[in-house]
Amino acid sequence: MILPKIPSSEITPKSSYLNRRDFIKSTGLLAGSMLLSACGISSTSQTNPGAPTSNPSISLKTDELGSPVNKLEEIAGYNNFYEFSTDKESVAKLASGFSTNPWLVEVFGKVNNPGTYSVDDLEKRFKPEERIMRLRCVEAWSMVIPWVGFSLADLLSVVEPTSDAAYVRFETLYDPEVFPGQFDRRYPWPYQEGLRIDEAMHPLTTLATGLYGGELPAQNGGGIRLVVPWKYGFKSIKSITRIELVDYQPSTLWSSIAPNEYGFFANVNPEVDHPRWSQSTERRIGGFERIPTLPFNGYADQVDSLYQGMDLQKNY
Ligand SMILES: Nc1nc2c(c(=O)[nH]1)N[C@H]1C(S)=C(S)[C@@H](COP(=O)(O)O)O[C@H]1N2
Ligand SMILES: [Mo]
Repeated sequence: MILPKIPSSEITPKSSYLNRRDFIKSTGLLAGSMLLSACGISSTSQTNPGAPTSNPSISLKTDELGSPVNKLEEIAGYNNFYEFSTDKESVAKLASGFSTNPWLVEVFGKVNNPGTYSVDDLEKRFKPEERIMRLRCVEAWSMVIPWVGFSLADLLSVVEPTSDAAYVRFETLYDPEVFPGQFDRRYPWPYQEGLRIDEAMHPLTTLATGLYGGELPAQNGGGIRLVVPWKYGFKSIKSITRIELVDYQPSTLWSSIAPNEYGFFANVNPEVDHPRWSQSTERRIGGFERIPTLPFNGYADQVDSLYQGMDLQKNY
């Protein structure tokens, strides 16, 4: 398995305290739980940012609810990436020859300034920061991941969606030579996902270019992937090459295969079970006991206003 290099220069200035607080400040998201965390009440990772001895390795950090981040080996060793394999523990090995640098993303459609960007260019413009967020798979397991990324909204504001851009459509690279899974005709490749424009503009909606202070491993969706932490993991599409602003609700891979199991919105919701299993609890990778699943994966304070007036039992 290829693990990202973690230069100490990356770790030292990126104490979780400062970055989390910057993230909260920059997004204006001072929800109760985040406030607690920013005040240093809830977790082991809240070290004194000024003290030279307080540079804990990233593995000692926690999310704003106090849950420790998963180990790098877990995050980069247990992956859903069907383009490589449906066996989570084989993905890393199969992805080890997949070259993700340089990586280009085309942004087009209903925008004033379409363009093609390299990930290097995006990193220079948008200054990715550490964002520790939970990832909750629809299969009822979860992890806490220290992503490195920036808000999709930053990129969208540069390309300027036009007034008829109602949704954003994302597409993964299509190349069966590098993605052997794309020879499997049971799936409508390339993997596609979509967000409503207001979801896409939400500051928590992240384009990740790294994790654990290093590059984004191929198996986690390098060169660049989406992270929408309040939705089931399948919305967080990997290895994106095309972002299109459209005026219709785009088709998505999982909802086109099994619309009764996977909806377009796919907000984490402990009250709406998957037809084949309960969604009320989850297993945190690395642990054994089941923990309760939180509405919107614990981000309700930040995002539930996006869904006011919507029946979330029907719009699953
Ligand atoms: N292109 C692509 N993106 C994808 C997937 C995939 O198979 N192909 N799997 C999704 C699912 S089901 C999950 S849970 C997350 C897993 O991300 P991780 O391996 O980085 O934890 O990626 C999502 N993005
Ligand atoms: Mo998933």
